[in-house]
Amino acid sequence: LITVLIVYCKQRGVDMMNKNLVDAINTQINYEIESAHVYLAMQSYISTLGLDGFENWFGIQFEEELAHARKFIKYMNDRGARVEIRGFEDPRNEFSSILEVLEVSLAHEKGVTDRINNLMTIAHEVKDYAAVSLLQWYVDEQVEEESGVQTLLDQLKMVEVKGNGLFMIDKDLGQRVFVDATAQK
Ligand code: OFO
Repeated sequence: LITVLIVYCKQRGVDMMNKNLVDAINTQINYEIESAHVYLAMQSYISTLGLDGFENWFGIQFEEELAHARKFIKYMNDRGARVEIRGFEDPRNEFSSILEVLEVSLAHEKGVTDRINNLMTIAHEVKDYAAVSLLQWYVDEQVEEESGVQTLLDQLKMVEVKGNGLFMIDKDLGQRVFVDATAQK
């Protein structure tokens, strides 16, 4: 009986969430996991450059992306919506420099911002205000994601990607520790 009840409640949850929105969030869950792979591939490339601080920083980006995916998954579970895990293409593994890695990262984050904004549009269209509230967290997070990468890019250009300046930036990035921002409301 309990199993039947759980199945019933889960089915009701699916009904409660608009199907297009469920599909779109499932797609985004996949992109978040894909983003984790993108950053892991970048971290692996950076490990060949001897820039330990950047390597650390990109490893934390990897952790953050997984946390972003988990936050969506938890939300879907809480709403009784069915999560579907999908596949994706290989991430890019080769770059010409740390500068290029940062440029690709920034373009990547801008693309993610567009996707989050599209999700927000769907949530408004179907009047799912719980989803709007969740998505606002991602909207704010994307501002930080883009700004963090942009700042690094600016700093790298400022020191012309070399010498003591590069050494100091790398040293600073070595201090970064993973803080699970998704744990905060
Ligand atoms: Fe999940 O924010 Fe980066 O990609």
